[in-house]
Amino acid sequence: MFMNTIVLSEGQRLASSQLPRQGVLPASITESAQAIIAEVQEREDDALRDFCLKFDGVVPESFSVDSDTMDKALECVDPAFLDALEKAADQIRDFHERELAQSWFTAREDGTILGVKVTPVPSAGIYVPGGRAQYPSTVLMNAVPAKVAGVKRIVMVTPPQKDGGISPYTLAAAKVAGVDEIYAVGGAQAIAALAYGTQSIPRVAKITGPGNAYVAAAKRLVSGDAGIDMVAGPSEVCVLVDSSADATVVAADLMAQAEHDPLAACYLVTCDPNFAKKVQERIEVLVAASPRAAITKESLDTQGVVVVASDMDAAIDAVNVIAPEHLELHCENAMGLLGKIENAGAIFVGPWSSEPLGDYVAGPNHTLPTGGTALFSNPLSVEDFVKRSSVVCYTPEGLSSDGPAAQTLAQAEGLWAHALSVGLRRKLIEEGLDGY
Ligand code: HSO
Ligand code: ZN
Repeated sequence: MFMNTIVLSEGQRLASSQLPRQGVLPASITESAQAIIAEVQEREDDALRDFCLKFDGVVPESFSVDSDTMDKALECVDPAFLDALEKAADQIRDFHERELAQSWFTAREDGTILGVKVTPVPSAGIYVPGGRAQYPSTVLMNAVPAKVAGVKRIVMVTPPQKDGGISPYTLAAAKVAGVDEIYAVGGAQAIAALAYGTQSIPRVAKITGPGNAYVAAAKRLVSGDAGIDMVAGPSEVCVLVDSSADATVVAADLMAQAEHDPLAACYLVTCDPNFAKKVQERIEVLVAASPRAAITKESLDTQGVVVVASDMDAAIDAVNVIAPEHLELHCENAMGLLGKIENAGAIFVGPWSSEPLGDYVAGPNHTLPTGGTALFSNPLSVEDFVKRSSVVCYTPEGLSSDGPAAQTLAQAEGLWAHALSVGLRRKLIEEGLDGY
């Protein structure tokens, strides 16, 4: 068992095509998701009940979870869990409050005012997976930024468990994060309900949160009718090491990602092939104690990659080609390398910055670009839950000064009424009728 090795000779660059990236969604999944969405649009709650029975083996008495059930969840979870949740929520809130963009306005000398008005989306729907991935931390990472943005209505959907209910851990996280409505429905059908509404689930403006391939396909399909965040793939970590790195710590960090999912991807980038061997030995020892050994091994076997580079610059170039969701820098003067890192969803600097601290409590969002999309996209943030409107307020002086250029451009584009709209106002001003 171990990761595949790619040795780069001097001057050779890593090619993205050498990596076992998870490709686009299979067409059959998109087709099934499309059929589910169409059914929910047509038969609303009746379709939801049918899909719940088919996929979850249970139909909840009511999709909506009442506030009593939410309050009871707080009583039945371990107080230490609740304390941890509250600490995490406080730190996530603190971090995200710094992201909140303010409306701004600027006045020109002629009195014209230009600016941007920032407004929260009216409602947000958060998808929380069930099954293998039951993460109360994901509830916080989606709901807290929405709350900070000022979203008035925050809705959570999650598949019902065997008894038709929802895990008290998930419910407790929803309560701590300030979720307003909860519905026990999952899968592509839940995304359809959020995007188009049903008798019991009013539609939302924006949908965020991770899910399986059907959920991802459904998010893509409804996008445009509702806003979506990103379509997240399996989790990834890339660990860049130099001779200062500790092989046991690196082994644990790779396993922390591999245990998420057999498709999770772990990359180790080093200039020393012997270090990779040491890490492998440590993993073999550690994995024997892991209750998630099977998933961990399958992930490392099928998706794990060791890149052996000829020098540190080539190693950093390989990291930028991988463009990982999470990057750990186990290097001397790790902070000094930051300027050279161009593509990574989150960067964990130095030996103490364990990636799981970022998953739970550090404060930054753990919803990050995967599959190489860190080349062009961002962590989930407060920005995802607001819209910006440009604001333009001309004075007669401003119109007199900008009008001729606008008219010239309108004429060049052959847009007669555009020129008229500006020209009429200029005439009014010239005739001294500027009060209107
Ligand atoms: N590493 C995952 C997030 C997570 N880990 C949740 C534990 N719980 C994706 O960033
Ligand atoms: Zn994690």
